[in-house]
Amino acid sequence: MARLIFLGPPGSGKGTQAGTLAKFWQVPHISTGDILRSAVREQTSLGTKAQSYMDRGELVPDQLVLDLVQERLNQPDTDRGWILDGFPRNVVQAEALDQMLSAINQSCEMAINLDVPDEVIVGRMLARGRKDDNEETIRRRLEVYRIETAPLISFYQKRQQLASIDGNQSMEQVTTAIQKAIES
Ligand code: B4P
Repeated sequence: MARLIFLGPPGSGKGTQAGTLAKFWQVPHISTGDILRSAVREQTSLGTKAQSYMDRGELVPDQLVLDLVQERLNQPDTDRGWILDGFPRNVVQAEALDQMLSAINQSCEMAINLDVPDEVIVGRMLARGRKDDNEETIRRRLEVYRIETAPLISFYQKRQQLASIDGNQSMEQVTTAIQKAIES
């Protein structure tokens, strides 16, 4: 059963790999970024609150994200496993995730960290051209990543749950490397 977390800087390919592997294992792909973007598009109350943070490349406040993840993990389709993409993004979210999972008698098996150099990331995201993919916002997202999210690498390493993968290869090569890390 797959219960995985995807870490890694913005644009490292978390969404790409989480989507491919979720299809392969037939488990839900839970992307907090996708859920937030769809809330912004639909102008829900969550979307209205989240939009300005996302446009500036800041993290959306923890409580908003924790509520949406908790609601999603409590749906019945998560019984067979899940892939969390873009969550947790800081230590507060990681500790809250532990509590949510223990309340439903689940645990995370592995955290996958995708390693990609900054300049490759900037090039990928400028090519993608999403609303928050302009150079200034990308630089801010990278800064926020270093301060808030990168500490999760040692958080999961200490628990021996971390696999670091070279994300600067073709999408297929990255998928194969992740599958190998999980099997070993
Ligand atoms: P996310 O939606 O999580 O987006 P991301 O980090 O930019 O992208 P990802 O790593 O998934 O890259 P992708 O596969 O798309 O976050 C957006 C915003 O939402 C955040 O800034 C924040 O404001 C908010 N947010 C989300 N979660 C939050 C949380 N938990 N707490 C607070 N705020 C939160 O790949 C990028 C591009 O590279 C694509 O075009 C792809 O085609 C290409 N690519 C991928 N793999 C490649 C490869 N191997 N080679 C070449 N190109 C590749």
